[in-house]
Amino acid sequence: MTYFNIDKVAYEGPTSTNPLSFKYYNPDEKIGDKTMKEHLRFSVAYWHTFTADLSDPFGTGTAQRDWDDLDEMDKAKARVDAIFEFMDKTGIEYFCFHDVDIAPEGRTLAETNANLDVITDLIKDKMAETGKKLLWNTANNFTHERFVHGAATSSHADVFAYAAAKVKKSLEIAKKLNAENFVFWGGREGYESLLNTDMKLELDNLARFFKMAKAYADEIGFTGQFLIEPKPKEPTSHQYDTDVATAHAFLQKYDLDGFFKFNIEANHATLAGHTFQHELRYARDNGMLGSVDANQGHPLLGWDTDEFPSDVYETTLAMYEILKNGGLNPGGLNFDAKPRRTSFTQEDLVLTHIVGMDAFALGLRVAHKMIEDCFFEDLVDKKYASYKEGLGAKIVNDATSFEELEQHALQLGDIQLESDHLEVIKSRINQYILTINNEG
Ligand code: XUL
Ligand code: CO
Repeated sequence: MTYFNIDKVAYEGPTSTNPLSFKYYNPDEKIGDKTMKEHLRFSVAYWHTFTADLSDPFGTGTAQRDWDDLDEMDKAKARVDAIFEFMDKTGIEYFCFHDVDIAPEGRTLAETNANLDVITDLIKDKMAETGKKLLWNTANNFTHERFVHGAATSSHADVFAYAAAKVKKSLEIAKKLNAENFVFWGGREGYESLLNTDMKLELDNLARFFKMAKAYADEIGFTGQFLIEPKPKEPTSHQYDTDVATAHAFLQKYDLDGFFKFNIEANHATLAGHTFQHELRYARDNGMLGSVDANQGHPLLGWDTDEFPSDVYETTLAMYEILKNGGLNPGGLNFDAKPRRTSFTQEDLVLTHIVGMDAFALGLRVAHKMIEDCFFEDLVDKKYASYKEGLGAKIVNDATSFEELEQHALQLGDIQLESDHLEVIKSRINQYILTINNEG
């Protein structure tokens, strides 16, 4: 059975108007010392692309999928075939999933685990056949009603245990399928109201949960990178992993920062009131940038719309941070993104991924050129030049004191400051974006 009645998507270059071709993503072309494929490490998200029906809080699903009418287990099997065909045709090398995306939940945990065993056997065979790889998997500890008060931060110890059992199974799957990372998104790890919440106990328990997860990973020999995916709100009004800085402080407090990095999602950054670049930069500066959930929010909607990334300005600045990070490996760019509810055909799954891949490929081309030209580096060097010598150098070398600084300040006349010319910087970025293909 064929699910996507198309040829493999080919690179046709920036003048092509064929929606089923790449305009900027040329997988084997070298950008600097790596191919585009090696830089970008694209991944398809099982939940949006193969499980979701495109429903929203006000309307039912609109997605038209070949597997819609099958019973649950056959549906799960069809999706395995479909995702591997999809990866073959789009040239995407990686995929990601939650436990509940790949196999139906049974009436008991044991039944759920048995379903997972059947489907992960199929996935393992397909991986061996095709060479496709698992970027990360995770446990969905937020959808089922048992997680209404949280999972690792639930007010009920039985729920804590159930969540632990699901992560345990998911770590075993990660090991079985050689996942390169393992993600924790705290979907219900937060609160609706502090009025009846023991925040300290919940956070202590969350740390205990992570420590036990790490201990179990070590016990079974799973060596993939652990990642936390911050998000400030939605579904709860306050989520504990609000943003990178907050989650980093949590990890440091509980001595967990040595074995975690961050999976940064663009739309979560904007929900937190940050730019995507801010979150990437904060993580990079702290040696914590692990992986990316590539999407974008809608500027007029205040929720997690998970749109496919198309904004080249954003992808350029993101790729700048990623290149300066030395890449994301073993992380990647996972399309945690879904077609709009109005883009409901199966072909839209391919079309939307092409859009996202091209947006990041173009961002990579521009960011690489800017780094070659030391564009941002020169701006920043010039702006902070006063810390390179004299008293400034003493400040950054921790070699001065308030007494000496006061002496210096007392002798100062008018301080000469320089304009940032920020608008000119933005105009230069436009030039980079608009001329990149002329420059090759
Ligand atoms: C939710 C979200 C999740 C995580 C994995 O906003 O981003 O899909 O990526 O649980
Ligand atoms: Co995500």
